[in-house]
Amino acid sequence: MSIDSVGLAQRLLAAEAIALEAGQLAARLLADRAALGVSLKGAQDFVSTADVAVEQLIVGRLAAAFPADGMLGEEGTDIKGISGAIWAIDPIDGTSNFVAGRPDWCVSIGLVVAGWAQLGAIYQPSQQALYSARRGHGARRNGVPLRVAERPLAQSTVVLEYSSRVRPERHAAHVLSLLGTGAEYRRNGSAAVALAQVAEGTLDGFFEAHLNAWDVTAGLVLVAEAGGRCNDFFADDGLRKGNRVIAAAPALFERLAELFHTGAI
Ligand code: LIP
Repeated sequence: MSIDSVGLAQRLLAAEAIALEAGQLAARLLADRAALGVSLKGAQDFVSTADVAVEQLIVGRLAAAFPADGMLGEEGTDIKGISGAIWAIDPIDGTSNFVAGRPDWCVSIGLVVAGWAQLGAIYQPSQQALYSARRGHGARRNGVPLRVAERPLAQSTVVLEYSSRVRPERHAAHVLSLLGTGAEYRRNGSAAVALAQVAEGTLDGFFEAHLNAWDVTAGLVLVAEAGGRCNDFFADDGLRKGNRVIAAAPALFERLAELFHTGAI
């Protein structure tokens, strides 16, 4: 099966509505933070009862609307599907921020078709910001078109995300390499929020040595549709194995690709 333009348009509208509803559920659950069940999947890798409940809501809504689609979710959803479309779902990206009460977290829902990120929606409740994009149709925040910034590297701020999936010395080396160019770096604990900020031009670039498809599928479409460039995350089975992520405005992307192009993670 293939998904035609009407089918993609319908899926974008659904992703926006479901991301909004899921973000509102997460925010309600966060309001009673003491009642949240929180556990660790690994070093600094938190999961809460809200992550699970939000993923169940998203999966239920998508299955009802698009029963032939596949789904891959951070909290265990793995549905093959027969349509050729696969949803990459992060119910709460930035869970360590969420469980601590910090604002940098969001719901991220992306769609992959034929090995490409086709569309996605990211909702960040603390900013009441609904980001969405579809390949060939632009990127928006609350309906307003987005454009990446065009600052030179020495005046830029680049997010360098990190997780225990990567050796700390590799991350430290990346920080040193970037600082050597005159650029500044940030780390906010949510790849999806950071990629949305690259798309809107409030950040200049993004790098992480390993991320999963659910973290980044929506953000990759946002950056590409806002005039930025991203590496081919889905090469080498990135959908199931994850991959590194470089995303930035075109000129900056080339410089970051030179800085971060090689090496085991
Ligand atoms: C997070 C990513 C972040 C990464 C964290 C974590 P989660 O996703 O968005 O970029 O550095 O280790 O993987 O687990 O909060 O959904």
